[in-house]
This record gives sequence, structure tokens and C-alpha cells, in this order.
Amino acid sequence: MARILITSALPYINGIKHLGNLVGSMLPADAYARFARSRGHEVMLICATDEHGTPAELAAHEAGLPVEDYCAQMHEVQKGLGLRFGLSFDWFGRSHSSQNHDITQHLYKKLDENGLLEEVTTRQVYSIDDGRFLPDRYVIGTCPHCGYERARGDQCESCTRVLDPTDLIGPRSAVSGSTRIEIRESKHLFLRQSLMVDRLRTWIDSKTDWPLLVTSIAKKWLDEGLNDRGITRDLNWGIPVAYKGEVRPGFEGKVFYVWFDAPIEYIGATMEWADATGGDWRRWWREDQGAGDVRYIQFMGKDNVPFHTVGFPVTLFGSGEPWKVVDYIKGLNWMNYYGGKFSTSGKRGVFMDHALELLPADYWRWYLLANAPESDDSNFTWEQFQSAINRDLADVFGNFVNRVAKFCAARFDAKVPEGGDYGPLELETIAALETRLGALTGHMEAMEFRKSAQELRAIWVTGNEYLQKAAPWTVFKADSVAAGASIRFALNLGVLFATLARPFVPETADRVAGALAPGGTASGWPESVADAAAQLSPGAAISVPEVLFAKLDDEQIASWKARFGGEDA
Ligand code: B3M
Ligand code: ZN
Repeated sequence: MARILITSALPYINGIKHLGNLVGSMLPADAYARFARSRGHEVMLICATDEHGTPAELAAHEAGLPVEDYCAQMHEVQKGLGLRFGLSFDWFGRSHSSQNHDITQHLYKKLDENGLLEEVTTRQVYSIDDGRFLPDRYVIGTCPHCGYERARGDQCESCTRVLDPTDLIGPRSAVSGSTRIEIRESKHLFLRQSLMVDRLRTWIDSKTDWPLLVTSIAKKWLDEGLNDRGITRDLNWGIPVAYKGEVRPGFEGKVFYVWFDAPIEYIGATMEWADATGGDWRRWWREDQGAGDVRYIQFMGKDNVPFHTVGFPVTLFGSGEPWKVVDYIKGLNWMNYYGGKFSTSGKRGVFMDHALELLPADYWRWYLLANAPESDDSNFTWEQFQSAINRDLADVFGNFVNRVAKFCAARFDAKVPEGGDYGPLELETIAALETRLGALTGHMEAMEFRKSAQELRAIWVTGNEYLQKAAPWTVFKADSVAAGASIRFALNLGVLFATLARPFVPETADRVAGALAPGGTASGWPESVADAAAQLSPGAAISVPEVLFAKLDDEQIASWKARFGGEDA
């Protein structure tokens, strides 16, 4: 049995997350955690809301709420939606928790003691009418290179050139539109990443099993020369630059940069879990206190890779304390919506709350994982979604379970048939499924969700092919015992299929297992198909589950496409 710590990138607090956010980190992390638990490993699955930074402040302002209230409310909303999507976090924390305050300020103190922080006076844009400093992204103006009129102070979205706010022509505040802005000096703390280049390169070079997407991004940042990076901001909302209640002199009214405290919340959330459950967070995070044998896996979108392969490891290495550092990073590309970005402001795409209004979570989970943006960006289209639901879930998995359960209820009094033995056809089917089980297990261990979904579908198809060949409904007239043996075999396959499907469609898997094996079965990942094919006791009662997946018709798809936008939207 292994001990596996899994963290998913933290969703920003503002707004309901869309399906792209879900499949970009939280959902694959959950699927892998479920698989690992079914293999008997001890798993700690952690996520949280990322509550600091300008987006939180502006969203709260728009909502007309104090930012603390806004974050508390939105945390509950996101936590509730995650539960309804079957995201089985051991803890879904808050980066504004007192635990994260404590651990962030502890690590700040250690970095300072180890000479890895430097006070630097920087030039910041101050908005007189907003009464606040503006992060570069919140200054807009005309790009000096291409004339684009809504260029941001950090980058021009049109010609993608990296900018400094002082480059902009006619700069103004993105918050109020005011042009009464000026450059003011402000003192900030810089993390001296440049001192850790060798340590980082050695560490990243040792990660020979990481996906190319992740190592290429990490090495690009190292090759470009690791600059020291500001880790404080002139904001009111965030974690104060303080230690044990004492603000660092000259840093009154400043807080840590959101990307400094957000990854630390992985530890903070585990502390929250420990405080709530009496568990021991050190067994997961301190190499000197039981975490030495932990395998730590992170899930995130590709744009988060730099912070997880540079900033966060520098913080942990730089503390001089034996913190658990990531062993494997599953970086994902983007899932787009008809080739374009999901957009909260542009009202394009499907968001978690609306998705659940339309269909149960398992419909979405299946499509997202079967089309996970692993090797490249992937696309959500209503047409593909309809095909996946109808072809994979309804026609194959759902149909198999319903046909077998209904026939058992009609002809065998809804009991697992007794008598009869498995013959050549069953043994041939078992052999074919053994091979596929090995392939599926390999793909899941490699966190390859598209390949896993393909293999899982092929396993369901094998079950239907067996039914076609065995044809118990035809055999029954002449030989009800042989038909019974065939149905017993198929019922066992139904439970096996549910066990293998649980990381993808957990609610449906539980319904199938509850109907075919109401007395409970070993829900662990099967060692062999042969064992799984004989786990139901002859004579045990079964029930017929409601239709597992309703097919989606063209009218539904057309109306949803109109509502959420399609390629012509
Ligand atoms: N809140 C998510 C994003 O960039 C960001 C991840 C933090 S993980 C520590 O969309
Ligand atoms: Zn430009």
C-alpha cells in the first residue's frame, strides 16, 4: 500500500467555474484519487479556493460585498458544486484560512532568516481616484507597438508583447477608467530565486518521468534566467507581511502576492483538515515527520506550471526545512468551447451550476475525462457531447446493465441464477477482458484519462459482444440452466464494469453496484477478471436500476447550443 498526496490547482474564488476549469485540474485529480483509493492506497486529496489578489477584490466590489463576505459566500458555492460533481476532496480549504496565514508567514520568516528575501523599491502605478495601487494588469491603454487600444499594463493581448504600464499610451485605470494615475515608489519584498537556479535545475533535471509539457515550461523559465520575483503587493486584501502578529517595518498595508500564498495553501488546507478531523498533517508534508514515503502528485493547467516548478519549490527549498516537494506534475492543456475560450464575461460555454441544471454530473464527468486536454488542447462541442453520451454511456454501459438485470428479473425471479458452469465462451471473454484490464490499469496508473476512457469503453463493448454470442434470452427456452449460467456471468461483469467506471462516473457506478450486488462487494480495483466474474453468490437478490443514461436528442442539443453559444455564437 502506498501513501499518495494529490493536490489540484486552486480555483479562483471569483465566479462559478466552467467545464474547462473542471477538466483542467480538479476532475482528473479526483478520478486519479478514486482509482488510487480503489487500489488500496492511502490517499489525501486536497484543493481549496484561491481567495486573494485583485480579481477577488474587484469581484467583491462588483457584488457590492465586503471582500471577506464575498469570499466566504463564494467558497461555499464552489464547495457545494464540487460535491455535486463528485469531487471527493479530503479537504476543500480556503487560502484565507488562519492556517494558511500561519504557514505562509512561517515560510516568509524562514526565507528571510536564510537571506532569500530582499527589500526593493519599485515603481508602481497609483490611481488617485481609486485610492489604490494598480497591478500592471489593471492598467489599460494603447499599445505602443501595434496600436491596440485595450492593451494591459503587463501584456498586449493583440500583439502579445510583454509591456510595462509606463509603455502604454494614454494609460488609465481598468477599475474606474480614471486617467488620474501616477507612478509612485513602493517598497516590496523580492524572493531571490536567482540564488536557487542550480538547486532547481538539478531538481528538475532529475524529473525524467514528467510530461514533456511540464519539463519544457520549467526549463524555459530556467534557461531564460531566473529573476528575483516580487512576493508582496500594495493591497489590503490578503495575508499581511508579518510574523506572529508583528508587521514587517515599512510593510504596513501590504500583503503577500497571491501566487506566493496560494501554493502554500496546499499545506494550509491539510492543516485545516487536521484541525477538523484530528488527523496529522505532518505525515503528509514533513519528510522528517512521516512524509518520507509519500508520493506527491499535482494536477494543474499549463499556465500554472511555472509557479509550481519555480516559485513554490524555491519557497520550500529556501525555507531550509524538510518539506515534501512534488514528485510528479500532471499538467493539462486547455479545453476550449468550439475552438474559443470559455468566457465568464463573454457568457460563452457551460459553467458548473448550469451543467447540473441540465444533466447529472456523471454525463459531464465522462465527456470531460474522455476528452481531457492531455497531449493537446481539446474542444467541447454539443455534437461530440451528444455522441459520447449516447454512444458510450447509454448504448454500451447502460444498455448492458439494463438488458441483463431486466432478463434476470423476468426469468430468474431477480436472483443471481444458480446451476450451470462457465463454458468456453465465458473463458474466452474472461481472457479478452484480462488483457483489457491490464491495459486500463496501466493507463490509469499513468494518469492517461483519454486512453483509460477508450479502454473502459472497449471493456463495456466486450460485455455486449458476449451477450450477442451467448444470447441467453434465446437459449433460455431450450436450456434455462445454461441461460442462467450466462446471466450469472453477465451480472458479475456488470459489477466489474461499475468498479472500473467509478473514477469516471461514481454515482452511476454506485447505482449499478447497489442494484446488482446489494449485499455489497469488494469495490476494490480487481486483481483479475476471473475472480471478479465469480464474486456474486448464486441465489442473491438483485434489482433493476432505473435507466442509467437517457439519450440526448437533437432538440435538446439545439436548444443548449443556442443558450450557451455554439460555433456561430
Ligand atoms: N488560482 C488558478 C488559475 O490560474 C490559480 C491556481 C492556483 S494553484 C496554487 O486559474
Ligand atoms: Zn500590441
